[in-house]
Amino acid sequence: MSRILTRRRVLAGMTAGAAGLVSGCDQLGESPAVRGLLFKGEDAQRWLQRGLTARNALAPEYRPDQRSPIFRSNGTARPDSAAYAAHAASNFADWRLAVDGLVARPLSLSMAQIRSMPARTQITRHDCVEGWSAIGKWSGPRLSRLLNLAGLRDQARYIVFHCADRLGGRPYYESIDLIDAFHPQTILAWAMNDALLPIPNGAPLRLRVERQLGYKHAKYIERIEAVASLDGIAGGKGGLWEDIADYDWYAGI
Ligand SMILES: Nc1nc2c(c(=O)[nH]1)N[C@H]1C(S)=C(S)[C@@H](COP(=O)(O)O)O[C@H]1N2
Ligand SMILES: [Mo]
Repeated sequence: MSRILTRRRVLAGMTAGAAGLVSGCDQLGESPAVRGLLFKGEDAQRWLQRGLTARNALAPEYRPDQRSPIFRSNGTARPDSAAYAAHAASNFADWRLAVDGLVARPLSLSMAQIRSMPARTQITRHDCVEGWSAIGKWSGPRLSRLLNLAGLRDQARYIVFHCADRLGGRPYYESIDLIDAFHPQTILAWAMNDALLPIPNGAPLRLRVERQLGYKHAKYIERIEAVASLDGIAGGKGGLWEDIADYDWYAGI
């Protein structure tokens, strides 16, 4: 790469990354020429733009024939409560998704309402920290659609997902910031591989947040809460694994 880098060329590199052609950003960032260019004080704005563009890049999407024959379940495979058993027995006809916290219009949505919303479908690769990956096809409304329906208040900074299952007696929960919440591939999936989402994979509703590792993809979601800070929630680190096992809150891939 030439040592003279214009803003246009840096941006072009980022577009290549966004298209999924290797991580162009990281490679650019490692080049000494780019480091010099990006980390000089007077280039703060360019540095910021690079960071934001990287966060907004799309995760690679795959062809139908690249799907994994089996998409295994991990963590909870079926929430262990009488309430969940009753919901499963009625095919989640009475399941409600609450959207509340720092919103102008709290929502309580049925699965029928959620399934009738415009959906995004994407075939993506799930990466678990425990060392396995699988490619699956997911469909559901973008999280941004629900957040816009509810109307986030100005103070909202994080979106928290409260789940129906417990691990070691503690409710599973996760959280993401607004960049990931409004990312185009962040969806609430109610379908997997062209069928209703199976119970082992999070029925009736799970998060897909494709730029992050598997544990961020909350399953069995019953409540979405907009908050200004993660401090007051459970152990305060933004997720069950973050609280109990020191997993990173931001698990970008
Ligand atoms: N509610 C809930 N969500 C969860 C988990 C869980 O145990 N409970 N496990 C997480 C982990 S570690 C992974 S890898 C994925 C697994 O998704 P899968 O069961 O569809 O493979 O869900 C994540 N979301
Ligand atoms: Mo995982």
